[in-house]
This record gives sequence, C-alpha cells and structure tokens, in this order.
Amino acid sequence: MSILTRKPSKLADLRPALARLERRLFMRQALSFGALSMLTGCNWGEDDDIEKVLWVVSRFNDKVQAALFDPNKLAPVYPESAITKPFPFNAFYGEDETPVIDGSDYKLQVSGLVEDKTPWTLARLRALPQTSQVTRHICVEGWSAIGKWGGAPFRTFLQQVGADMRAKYVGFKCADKYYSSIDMATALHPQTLLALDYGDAELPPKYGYPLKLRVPTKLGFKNPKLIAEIYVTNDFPGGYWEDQGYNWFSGS
Ligand SMILES: Nc1nc2c(c(=O)[nH]1)N[C@H]1C(S)=C(S)[C@@H](COP(=O)(O)O)O[C@H]1N2
Ligand SMILES: [Mo]
Repeated sequence: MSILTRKPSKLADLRPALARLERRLFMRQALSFGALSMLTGCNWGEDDDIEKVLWVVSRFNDKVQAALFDPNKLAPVYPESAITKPFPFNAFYGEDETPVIDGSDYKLQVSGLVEDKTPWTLARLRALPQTSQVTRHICVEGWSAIGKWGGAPFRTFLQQVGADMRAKYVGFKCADKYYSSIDMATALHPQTLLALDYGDAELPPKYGYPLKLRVPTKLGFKNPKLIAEIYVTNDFPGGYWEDQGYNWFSGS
C-alpha cells in the first residue's frame, strides 16, 4: 500500500512539511538549512514509510548540497571583538558530565584509507603548522555564537597521514561516544581546522579537549569534540545526530 493512501489524516499533517522539503531541493539558499528541514518541530512519528521517504529525501538533499558545495568559498570571519562571551557549551549531556581526557597519554588513532596509521601524540599535532580563525558556530537547536579556534589545517593532517583524498568520507569517533563524519571536499576546505585551542589557550574539556574538528562551513553538530579516532572511508559513516534524522551534509 502506498503511503499516499494510508493514514490520510497523518499524511495531511505531513504534506506541508514534505512540500517544504521538496521546495528546498530547488532553492540554493534554502538548501543550506537542510538540517532544519529535518527538524521543523514536527514529530514525524510512527509511520515507517514516511520515515523512509524522509531519509531518501535527506540523502538526496546531501547529494545536491555536495554538488553545490564550493570548495573555495570561505565562511565569514569576524574581528576578535565580535567573539561571544561566554561561548556556549553544548553536548548530548550536561557540562558537568564532560569527560576529562588525560593529555599526557593521549594518542589520536588513525585508521581506514590512510598510508600511515601511527597514532598521534598531542606534541606531534602541535608541531603541525598552526593557524587560528574567528568564525560563527551555528547550532540546529536555534543559537549561534562567534568563537576563535586554533589548530592545524585538517588538509595538512590528511596529507601527513597519506589519506586517500579520493575517498568519500572522513569519520570521527569521540571519547564521549559521540561520532560524526564529513565529505572529503569539506575535509579539504581551507578553513577546516584540527583544533587544539579555543581562544588563545588549549581547548578546555567542555569545548572538546584535547582535539576538536572546527568546520565553519557546517552546522555545529558536524564539529566533533573530544576526538579519539579519525578514519577515512568510502562507506557512509553517519553520525550521532545524523542517524536520528538530522540532515547529514548540513552546510551552514
Ligand atoms: N564529542 C562531542 N562533540 C560534539 C557534541 C557532543 O555532544 N559530543 N555536540 C555537538 C553539538 S550539537 C554542538 S552545537 C557543538 C557544541 O560545541 P561547544 O560546546 O564548543 O559549543 O559540539 C558538537 N560536537
Ligand atoms: Mo548543536
């Protein structure tokens, strides 16, 4: 039975949302709100078929966004005077539950389609050329804030480990069981940083000590904190929120 003939009252509720999703597929500016389209506040509910339709629409939306992504277009940068103080904390748990990682025996694991899987100490990550930028972080929960992050261009790190740059995805596993992944074009974007610092000091635990990926071209949940492992793959890796319905590409 088609979803168009089943549960008419429920479909009537969903039709405007589906129409909005479809419209967004044709509107470049609105596409960047792909994550929001999956989070319009509707409880998509129990109907598996509708969930499947939305999943397919969202994966299609990922492809359209990937095709429209301009690898050279920079996210806006701001003066230090624009930094939001205090910068908000967010995670799927409260701030007092943030894991505190011991940096002295920390080793970043590297796996998948890379030539060199040697784990990285913090000292070795710091020895990479460092840069910093002031950019806006936009969270799907309805807030945004400007912050300053410092670290190595992620592209440099991927070059160092001999990553297969033709692979589709880079995935991240975090110390708090969070996980996420990004497309290779975004991984190689000049503003994507493997961040060790917030402001002018090392990341505090709440902002992701010892290592966070700062991606100013993507929504906040695509910026994993407390990174334990980085892997390169062609198998769609999903993510903590992505697997619960947030649009995967989620450009900002
Ligand atoms: N490891 C980890 N990374 C994470 C999250 C998380 O819960 N765990 N939450 C994400 C979300 S939804 C947001 S908005 C930002 C918040 O980062 P901040 O605490 O530096 O503001 O972290 C992202 N990265
Ligand atoms: Mo977020």
